[in-house]
Amino acid sequence: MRWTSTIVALCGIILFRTTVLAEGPRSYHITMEQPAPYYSPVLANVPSGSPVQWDNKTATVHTITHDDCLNQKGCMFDSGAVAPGESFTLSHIKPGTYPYFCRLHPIMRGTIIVKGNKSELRSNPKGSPTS
Ligand SMILES: [Cu+2]
Repeated sequence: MRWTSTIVALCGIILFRTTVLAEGPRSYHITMEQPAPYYSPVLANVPSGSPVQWDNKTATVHTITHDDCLNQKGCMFDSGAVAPGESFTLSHIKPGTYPYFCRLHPIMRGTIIVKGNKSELRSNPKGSPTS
């Protein structure tokens, strides 16, 4: 009886550790899906250091284009055409607020907010004071 519960507990720990460690910095996923507003979530709070991945689950081509690409003031990202079933990943984004849209369907709009605090990335229960 004891052995069974020990083995179950060990398997749980191993599964948890491999899942966490294998992923590296976790990607933050945003999906493009019908119906509007197309980008889901529309407002995404991304932890610093996390890559952001947009998954196109619609039947049409879309882009993920930073607003500032229009005024040539500092275009931070422009995916180009992202075909149905494909993804676009953005890594190493500086902390800040980035509104974006789809060049093909300007009604599609979204915003990512990248937090500046790196410690938010780690789930570290040891860090909380206990004494
Ligand atoms: Cu579009």
